[in-house]
Amino acid sequence: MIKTGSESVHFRIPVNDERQVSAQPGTGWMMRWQTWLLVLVAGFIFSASSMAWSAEVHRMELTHHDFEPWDFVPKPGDRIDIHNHSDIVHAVYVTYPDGTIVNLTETAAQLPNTTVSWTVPADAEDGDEYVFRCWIHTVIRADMKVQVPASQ
Ligand SMILES: [Cu+2]
Repeated sequence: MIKTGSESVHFRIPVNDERQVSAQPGTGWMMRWQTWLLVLVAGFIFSASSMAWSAEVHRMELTHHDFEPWDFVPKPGDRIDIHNHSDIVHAVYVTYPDGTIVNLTETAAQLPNTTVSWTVPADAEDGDEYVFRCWIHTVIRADMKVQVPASQ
């Protein structure tokens, strides 16, 4: 009985070892395949996403009849805060390259010393121009060119 038991144990070990040996190349291939898939998917998401770089917050100052010059470079995903520096009401809207108009004030207007925000669309392309204007004061206009960072 003891002999039989040890025999069966002896018999099992080689089978398991054999299985592992024969399964290893397949598993290795699977792991490589999954690794490559992961790399491809991650790479695709990374390169497709405009947010691969960190989004920033910029500030623009709106006076009585103009936007003050800005020195930041707007990138896709960046938020731009527009502060009404004047003592009059404004109603800023942005015209997109495709003609879409987006109002930055959900209610009637932007009161003095208040801030409204606009986020550069994540799918904005390099050189896309967005035009900031005021419904009330048509002289106000700022053309903003988006730059997509070369390196991600
Ligand atoms: Cu205005």
